[in-house]
Amino acid sequence: TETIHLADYTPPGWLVERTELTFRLHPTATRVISRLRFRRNPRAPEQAFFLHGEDLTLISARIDGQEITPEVTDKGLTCDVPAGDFTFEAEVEISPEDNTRLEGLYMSGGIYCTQCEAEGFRRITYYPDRPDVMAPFHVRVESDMPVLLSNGNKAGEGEGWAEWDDPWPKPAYLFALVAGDLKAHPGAFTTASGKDVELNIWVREADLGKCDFAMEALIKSMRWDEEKYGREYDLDIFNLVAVSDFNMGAMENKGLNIFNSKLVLASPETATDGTYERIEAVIAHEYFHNWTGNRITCRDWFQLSLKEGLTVFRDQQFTSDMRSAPVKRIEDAGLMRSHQFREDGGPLAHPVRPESFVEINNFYTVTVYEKGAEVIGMLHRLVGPEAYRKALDLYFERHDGEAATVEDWLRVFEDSTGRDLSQFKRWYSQAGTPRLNVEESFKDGTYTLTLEQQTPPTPGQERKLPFHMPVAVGLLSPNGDEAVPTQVLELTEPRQSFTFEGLGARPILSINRDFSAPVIVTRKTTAAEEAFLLASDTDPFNRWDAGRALARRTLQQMMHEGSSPSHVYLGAIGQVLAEHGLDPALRARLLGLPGEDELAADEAAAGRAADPARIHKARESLKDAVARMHVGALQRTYMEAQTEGPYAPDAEQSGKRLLANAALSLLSRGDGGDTAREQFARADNMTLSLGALQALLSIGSGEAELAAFEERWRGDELVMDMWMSQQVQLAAPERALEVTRRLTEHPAFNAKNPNRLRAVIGALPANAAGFHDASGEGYAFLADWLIRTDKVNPQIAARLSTAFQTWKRYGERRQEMIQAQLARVAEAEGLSRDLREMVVRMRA
Ligand code: BAL
Ligand code: ZN
Repeated sequence: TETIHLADYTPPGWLVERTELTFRLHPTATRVISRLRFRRNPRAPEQAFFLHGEDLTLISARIDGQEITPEVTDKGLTCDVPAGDFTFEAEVEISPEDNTRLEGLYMSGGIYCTQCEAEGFRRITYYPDRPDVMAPFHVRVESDMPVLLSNGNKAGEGEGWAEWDDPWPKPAYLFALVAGDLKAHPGAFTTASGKDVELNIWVREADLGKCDFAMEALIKSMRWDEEKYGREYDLDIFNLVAVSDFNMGAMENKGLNIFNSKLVLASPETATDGTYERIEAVIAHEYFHNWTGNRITCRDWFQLSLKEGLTVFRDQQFTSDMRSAPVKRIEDAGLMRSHQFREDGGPLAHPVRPESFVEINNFYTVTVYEKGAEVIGMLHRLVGPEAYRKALDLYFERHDGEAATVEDWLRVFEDSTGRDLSQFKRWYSQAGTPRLNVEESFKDGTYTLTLEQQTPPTPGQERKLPFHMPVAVGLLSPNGDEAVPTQVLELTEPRQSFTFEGLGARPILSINRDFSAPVIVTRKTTAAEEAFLLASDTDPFNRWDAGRALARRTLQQMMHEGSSPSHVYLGAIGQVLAEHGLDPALRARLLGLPGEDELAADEAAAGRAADPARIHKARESLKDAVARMHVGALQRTYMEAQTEGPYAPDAEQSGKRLLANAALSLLSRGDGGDTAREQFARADNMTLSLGALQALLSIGSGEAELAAFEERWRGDELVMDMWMSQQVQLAAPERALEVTRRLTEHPAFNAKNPNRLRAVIGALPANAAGFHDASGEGYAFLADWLIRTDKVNPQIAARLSTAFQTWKRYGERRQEMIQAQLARVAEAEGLSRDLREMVVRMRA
């Protein structure tokens, strides 16, 4: 297998001036006829003419009308070409029905659809399938399917055909085609400059009632991008299609977004509040790509974060504006800590801009997406919102229609602000989570804060240089007043001191407010100080963070010193429960405990082998203790959090339901599940049904409810995914594997559907104590499924394999067992490039 390096980038030898495609659709024998107008790239070095193409049957090819016989390999095609401009034509045959990888053109429940990012277009026809080759596309689709869609504006249609014209030059990865028996949920939008845009969400007829929310989200996104970024939509029509089989969440194809149905379809009875929020965010994300991704794309796949980090940052801003900014920040920082820090601290660590890859699909990661967004958030914080907006205006002005790089992006900020960002750029090239060590001193009214940054080695990067980071700090007086309001300190040195004068008393530090930098803060502190911050910090993120720290502290003492749950923690939780004025969503978050996987990371960081069973037990006993101590307050909180009036998935109501479910889950530990059963019976929405079911499953109950749930929702694949994944995740550790195995034998299990695989196989590692069972059977089970899934869908297999990335956290015995399973996978016959690369990296 071949490793591709950023340093080897060479501009394409030929550019495409116009792409014309005709599709004669057939489930097993689709013909794709291409007509490509090529022009030599004056800025490229001399090179051989090459078109990517994989798993294609070449029927014929011509250059300027003359039949040719190209040389074809399993990677593509070469042939002699004229010195000047020329037209290349080809006819190929492909079989959508046999395409279980779901890359290129495939079928999902009788619907033809495509997924071309990153390198799927080469499975459709021969083409320079690289993002720096951008062309206008004209597409003709011939099929007896009632609805025929492609990118751009409609150019004509008749019985059995439709033509689409996309005037905006785009790389092949943004190509899309859909054909099927679909129905439209229509909508309309008028842009700020008065252009009318037709909107459609295309779904199966039975799902037409579940599109209102997605349509509202789309319209809000279109308006928001105009108001916040001055970006208008640029075609006459915007189509969005929901399909059941999809490797990713959704795809931003120009004018024709294709979505995993779970991120479009919603009704109060079938979708949880969390799903509604996700739908709103992902609809926005894909729409925002129209400017950050499509109009300005990436020069090569190493620059993936240029569009993904930026677009995630934009969708985060959107959600903050639509809902609660502090709650959104806690969610995003929580994801960074639980998932990105895990990746950054293990064998799969890579920079936001990787420097090499074997299979680009393996780099659609939390690092490229979420850390990439954090990097932009830091830039935003360093330059301020106004300078940020000015820089973005310049970015759109300067690079519209181009395939850009991270250098282009940073230069825009340098040129518009006059700042030197050369040190800041290290965030793109150095992997690993920086540790920020804190020292404090106080004398004669002067408080000195000394920060020391240090980043541990990551694969291929032994030594790290210091980062340029914004650290937002505030100082609190012992009475809870803010002695020094939030200030952004710019840390650039390995060690740097900051002083604050004129203070009456030794202040309490609130550091890295709002998670201003994606770092791990290490400092000597006390339970009393953490309890103070949890109760009094004016920064909501740091209140949450202090609660987390306090919970960790007591969990560690419970695990290693046999202590009973700390009264400081229990008392602090009592205060949170009594804080009736606080946003219910925030209160719910403050009640949550760090996950078992995060606690395992803490153990490893402290130099101990993580013991998943012990972690699970400690976490369960702490929940029991909270439930016992605060039964009255929890009952009051539960009552207080009941919503009135018809269901709405807005921030206010969903915050209350989140709190109600959090209280319910604790109450169930004391009442044998009576309140949960009662909630399940009366619930008229999925958030409350599922919350009740989860509460019951976590206390080892809920058999009757599971059966009733299945009976009711058998016909709804998205609800059945939740039904399956909850059973696995919440099973008692000793039952987790058996439950998972049984579900793979359930009649509704479908090993070709990514959502179902993620809901069942992907849910097992989320049951940490079950997956890491001392027998090692969980590891063998996953390895079996990796080998099996790889033959069907390598991308999903590679993704599921990441469950093994944390192997170094565990004791010798578990490490050996995981390594043995990775070795077994590595030896499997016909392993894909996707899975092989992951296994190689994890074994290193
Ligand atoms: N570009 C792949 C899906 C997404 O990030 O929007
Ligand atoms: Zn994206």
